[in-house]
Amino acid sequence: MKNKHTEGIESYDHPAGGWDALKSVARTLARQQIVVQGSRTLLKANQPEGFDCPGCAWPDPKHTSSFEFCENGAKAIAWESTARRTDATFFAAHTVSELWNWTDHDLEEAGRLTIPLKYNSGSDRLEPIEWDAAFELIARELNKLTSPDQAEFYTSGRASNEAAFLYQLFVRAYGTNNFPDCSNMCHEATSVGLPKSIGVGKGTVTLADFDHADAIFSFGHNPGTNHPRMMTTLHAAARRGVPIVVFNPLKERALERFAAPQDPVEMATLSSTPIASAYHQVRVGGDLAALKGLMKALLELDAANLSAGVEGVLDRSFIGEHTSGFEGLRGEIVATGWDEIVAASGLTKEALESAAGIYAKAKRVIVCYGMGITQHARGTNNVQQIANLLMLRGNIGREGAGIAPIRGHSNVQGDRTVGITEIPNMALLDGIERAFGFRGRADKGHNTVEAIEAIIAGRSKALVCLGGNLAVAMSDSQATFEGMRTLDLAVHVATKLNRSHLLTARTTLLLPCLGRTDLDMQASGPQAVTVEDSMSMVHASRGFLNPPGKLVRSEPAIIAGIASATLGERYGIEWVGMVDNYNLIRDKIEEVFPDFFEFNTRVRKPGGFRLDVAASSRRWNTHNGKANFLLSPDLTENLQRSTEGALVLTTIRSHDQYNTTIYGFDDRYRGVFGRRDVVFMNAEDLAARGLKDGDWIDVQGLIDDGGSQRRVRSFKAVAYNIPRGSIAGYYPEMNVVISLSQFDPQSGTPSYKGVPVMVTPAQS
Ligand SMILES: Nc1nc2c(c(=O)[nH]1)N[C@H]1C(S)=C(S)[C@@H](COP(=O)(O)OP(=O)(O)OC[C@H]3O[C@@H](n4cnc5c(=O)[nH]c(N)nc54)[C@H](O)[C@@H]3O)O[C@H]1N2
Ligand SMILES: Nc1nc2c(c(=O)[nH]1)N[C@H]1C(S)=C(S)[C@@H](COP(=O)(O)OP(=O)(O)OC[C@H]3O[C@@H](n4cnc5c(=O)[nH]c(N)nc54)[C@H](O)[C@@H]3O)O[C@H]1N2
Ligand SMILES: [Mo]
Repeated sequence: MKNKHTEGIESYDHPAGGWDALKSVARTLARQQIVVQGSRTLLKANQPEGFDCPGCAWPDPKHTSSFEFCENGAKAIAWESTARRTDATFFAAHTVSELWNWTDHDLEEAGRLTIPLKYNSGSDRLEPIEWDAAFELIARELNKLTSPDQAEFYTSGRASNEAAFLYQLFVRAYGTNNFPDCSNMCHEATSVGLPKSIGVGKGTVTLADFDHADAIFSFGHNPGTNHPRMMTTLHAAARRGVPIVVFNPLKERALERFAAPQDPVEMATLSSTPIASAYHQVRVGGDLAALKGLMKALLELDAANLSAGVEGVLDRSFIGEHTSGFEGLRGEIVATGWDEIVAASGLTKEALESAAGIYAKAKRVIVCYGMGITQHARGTNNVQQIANLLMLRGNIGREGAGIAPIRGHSNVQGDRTVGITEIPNMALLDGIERAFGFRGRADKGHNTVEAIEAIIAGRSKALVCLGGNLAVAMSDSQATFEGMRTLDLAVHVATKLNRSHLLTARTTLLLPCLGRTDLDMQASGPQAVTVEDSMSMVHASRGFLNPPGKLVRSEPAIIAGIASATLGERYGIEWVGMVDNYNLIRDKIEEVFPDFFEFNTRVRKPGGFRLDVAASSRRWNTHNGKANFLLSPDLTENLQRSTEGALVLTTIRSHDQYNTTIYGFDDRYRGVFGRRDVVFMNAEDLAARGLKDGDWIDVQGLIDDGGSQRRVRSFKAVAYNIPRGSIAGYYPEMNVVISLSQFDPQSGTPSYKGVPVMVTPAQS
């Protein structure tokens, strides 16, 4: 049904998945001009002899199953294996100033990068440069800096283990720990929060655990769009009658009902399966309160049972044997009143009691969560309260139970494992010393926010990016863009053109690299790389398509080129030899990280192997050898409440984008077609401002840090089913209104999902 106020806004009544997902893939393949090659490519995704899908980090059933249809995986693959190319003629035809005015969608849709480029400010164009000349130029600029700490080395989570390992080795040998990476904007609250709770910064479950769970709780993630293969798992669980309890301010269609494209009956009969058994529309930023409410209800249930002479609902033997801090947590929860919990979460006491009842009844519970939990000023606290909830009933470290942070980029977890971190631990530095004979620095380097701040302040003068689109992913686009334009050196290793590449420095290089789907041929023959998924499974990935151009190089080869030019013979590292044969890189990974023992052998087995996660078997690598109940005094982020009329903005992904990559302008499940300039609001919040559905509005960020006026103008207000006080808009369009000072102080994660704003009628 069309919305009478706004072009392109309709109500979408179908379940998620189903025929519309298949149709959408067919359209994407046609648009990328890869109908034949593309469909062949799709069949190789996540197969033992194929490549790892660059779409997300959800695991595959042993990475060996028959082809699993995934709409957004297909889009990611099609986008990379497109027949479109950018070449010297393209860059001669368009100045950088002209390209700047293209949309993010059009920049990437121009096609794969095929030649190394250097910016010429005289012609305002990116012009071809020889590889060796590019490496020499980078080396000269890096070696000119007065300190290695004046350079920032960014990693986006698509880099393979081999590329990431070489990159961190190069940067540590060069002499800095400035490793901003996409993890800093994503699951850093997990990486920082969970080690203190359970001794490991990763999830504890495997895919098989989902087959044994008696209940699944889902907080703040949208799998129908961002991890579509997870829907196979949730669909199967729902069909088994497992309760799935969702906490999300928006009613995401796939979490309501889903038609599995692999289910012949559902496809033939146009039927679907309800997914969530209960759907709690928590306020944006209300999860801390909701989690405390769940724990409060659980403690009350426990007390009631005990006084009625029946067994309590807490796992007392687990708490006694394995944990520390229970009495502290109990004290904090008891002291938190229901009024406070209800006000901050936006959920009723009855709703929370009912969810706690389901939790208490289930013997084995998995809690899954995503960006709705981590991208908050209290993100680390959020994660730790999820761990608390699980620990109260011993739901960690046994079959069918555990914590499942749903990761973002397909190898974001692996990149961290092999050393991309601004906070190196002793084991890492010892390992590097063992394998390469030098000791990297131990002091903390920059995360993404700190890197951008240093660039803006002029303290950092060089930025090297292994993939990604850092400037567009970051908060406060205006300040970030201006800062990046003041750099001395900007180097981007990328598959496709994006806005970050157009923020030119005094010296700017854009270097084209292979993607997952491309054949990677080196001196010793075709190479495979490895990746680690959300559940710590490491497996091989082999591309097979003809590379987009003869000059395109692999990421390891490009890193090795930069490293040899910059470091020369320093530490005698065999850059060229390692690139000739990636087995040698894996041997070194094994030498540095003992968990990768027999790496080259084990990774050749179909499905690969799982890295040890101590907490999965109740070994706690914490300071006290216990799993720790951790406290979190306040319930709210307390930002918005100070200003009359303020709302809290959350920034979300549409169904047609991959982070800053905009595949198209539809967000089918939310009923948005052909546009992204929309803000979802509660009808009462609109009315309270004298506004109505379809009005043009301006949105202004409320944090005054003395910087620019952060505002987006002329967006369409869409009346939507979202709790009062909360509004939602798309990332990255909304990044303009987010201050760089808004982040979780514990993890440094920007609070992209808790932005205090004012909404006013548009001033045209
Ligand atoms: N197709 C596709 N796949 C992707 C990506 C992509 O952009 N496109 N990105 C990849 C990456 S890097 C990542 S990190 C993941 C991201 O995957 P998700 O974690 O699913 O990311 P988002 O879409 O940002 O937001 C998730 C959900 O959080 C909800 N939410 C917003 N604020 C709150 C809140 O305060 N509380 C709660 N409980 N929920 C809230 C939103 O309504 C939305 O449903 O996906 C990965 N996979
Ligand atoms: N407001 C707001 N901001 C956010 C978020 C949010 O939810 N809200 N989410 C945050 C999150 S979770 C993340 S992870 C970041 C994402 O930040 P990034 O990881 O920096 O961004 P992407 O959009 O994934 O990067 C896209 C670019 O990667 C390059 N690329 C693609 N494949 C490859 C490859 O195989 N190799 C190389 N070298 N390059 C490749 C292409 O040039 C493409 O243009 O954004 C963050 N920003
Ligand atoms: Mo992410």
